[in-house]
Amino acid sequence: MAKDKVYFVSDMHFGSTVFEHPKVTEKRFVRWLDTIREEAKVLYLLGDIFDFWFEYKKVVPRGFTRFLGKIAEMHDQGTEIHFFTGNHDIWMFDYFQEEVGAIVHTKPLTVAIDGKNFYLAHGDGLGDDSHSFKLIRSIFHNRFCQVLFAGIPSRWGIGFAHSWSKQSRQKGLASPAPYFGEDKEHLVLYAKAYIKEHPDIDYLIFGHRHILLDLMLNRKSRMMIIGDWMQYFSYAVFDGKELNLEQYTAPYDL
Ligand SMILES: [Mn+2]
Repeated sequence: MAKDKVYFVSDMHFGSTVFEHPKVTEKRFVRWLDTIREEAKVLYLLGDIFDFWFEYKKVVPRGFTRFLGKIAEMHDQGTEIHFFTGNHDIWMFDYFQEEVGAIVHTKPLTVAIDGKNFYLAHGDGLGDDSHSFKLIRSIFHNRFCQVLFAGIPSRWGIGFAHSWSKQSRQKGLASPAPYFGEDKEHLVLYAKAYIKEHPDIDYLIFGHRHILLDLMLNRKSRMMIIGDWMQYFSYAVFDGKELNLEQYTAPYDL
């Protein structure tokens, strides 16, 4: 089989305490990776892959063994793997580059694929101007704060992180707000403004919102919000001609 498809997926939130059976969630995702592996030229993981991730110099969070093994295998068999940091897994440094051979992005990416121009981003902070959000974001992205955090023993640091993550989720992640509509949804407003400045973009693809959206913005530009792996098990796939938003139905024997 030719490796000629490009996949986009986000918001698995591996390790989240929301999951009753975390290993099943991870196995379902790995099963999906097995179905795309031979055809996947590139895999873009668009953020919130982990519910929480922090790398110490010599230590990374335990767990995620099957997922990490599978993407390392895909990389070794010729699939290009991209990790975007989300708002839950901001703290990726060099582990994924070193161990998986992945390319890590901490900012939105514009990339040409088979003659089409893609704008890819997790989506947090885009079009959302609220001050509290910006403040938290700037603290988490601050290198000095990251160094401070790294100095906290991991049993406290990781514990803090999980309670932060749980608390932020209780504000909406378990049941994300429904689509606000074209005139109110932050990412739609952002995308509309963005294509005014960059009219050559064909596709804008985002995660973050945990909703499914496939929207034509004008005759050329189209945006997608690609759902999640908490309730939709969804992804986008580009075969060089068409971009489609799809959902994976896992076999019953998981
Ligand atoms: Mn998310």
